[in-house]
Amino acid sequence: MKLKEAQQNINKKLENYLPRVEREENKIGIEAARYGFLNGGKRLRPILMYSVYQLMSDNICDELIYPYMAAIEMIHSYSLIHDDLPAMDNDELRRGKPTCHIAYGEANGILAGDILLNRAYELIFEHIEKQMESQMSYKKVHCMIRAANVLSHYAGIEGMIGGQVADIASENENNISKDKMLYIHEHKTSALLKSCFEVGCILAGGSIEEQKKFEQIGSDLGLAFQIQDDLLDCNSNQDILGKPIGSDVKNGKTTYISLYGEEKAKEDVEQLFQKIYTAIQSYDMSKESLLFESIVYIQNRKY
Ligand code: GRG
Repeated sequence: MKLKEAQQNINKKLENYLPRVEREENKIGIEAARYGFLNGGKRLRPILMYSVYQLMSDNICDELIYPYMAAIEMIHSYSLIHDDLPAMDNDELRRGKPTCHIAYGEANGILAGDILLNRAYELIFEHIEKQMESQMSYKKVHCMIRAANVLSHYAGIEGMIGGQVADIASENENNISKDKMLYIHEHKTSALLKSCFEVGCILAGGSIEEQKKFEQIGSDLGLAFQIQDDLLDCNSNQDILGKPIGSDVKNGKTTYISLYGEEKAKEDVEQLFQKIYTAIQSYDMSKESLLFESIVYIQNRKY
């Protein structure tokens, strides 16, 4: 219940951070960016970020964290728009609707991703500038800058883009090694999830040790999330998934399942979730937090 409310609330708030059409000249780019962002994502990353912040903070201030939540979702949306492009996965369906480049053309698809990525950082800088003008304490400003730094790091070449580069580079290799596959998952999928946990913790004033603990939770969740994705790609259907199934086999990709088999993949997902629950319980004995509910939701996700 908490999760449904948070999802609805976040959806309404996030829209306000998107650029709006004000002029004819750049209208098509803004429309494409809004389409790519507003076409029905689960909003898991901002929810996770907020739920860690809520769990760790003793003085919750929604206004402090919302721009970061919008930024992470914009970065995630841009990555999906670009991932669907003909030069990458060449997909025509996302979240049950035509992908951004199918709806707006390839050039506008590229630009829509660029718009969202830039807007993400622009709104964080605007936010920090405003907070500094309001005489926020040095310590708080430091946390805000550190959070921005962590976010940009995990989105970049040492994070998600690095994973995508490795994935594209190994596209025509028949059997990639276990280490390479784990590198790709750890960067392409886990990096942004890790950033949600760390940013939530940093903005709440969590210690370095706590940040490290949340980094590990994010990393475990990222791997579990990716293995789930591989399983869904094999066993789900297009109506539920909102995109074609069997794309890993079609693209000749080495996956957790092709390396270890489906049974072990399922067992490993279960073990990773148990590890995550154990780690969260040191903060949330009663299992009543939004974070706990979000993890249960992710564990049971069907798309
Ligand atoms: C183009 C730089 C660049 C990176 C692309 C994220 C990514 C890297 C590729 C997507 C490939 C993929 C399907 C990875 C599996 C994990 C994943 C990110 C799934 C989609 O996330 P959800 O389920 O999506 O949170 P929604 O639609 O709910 O937002």
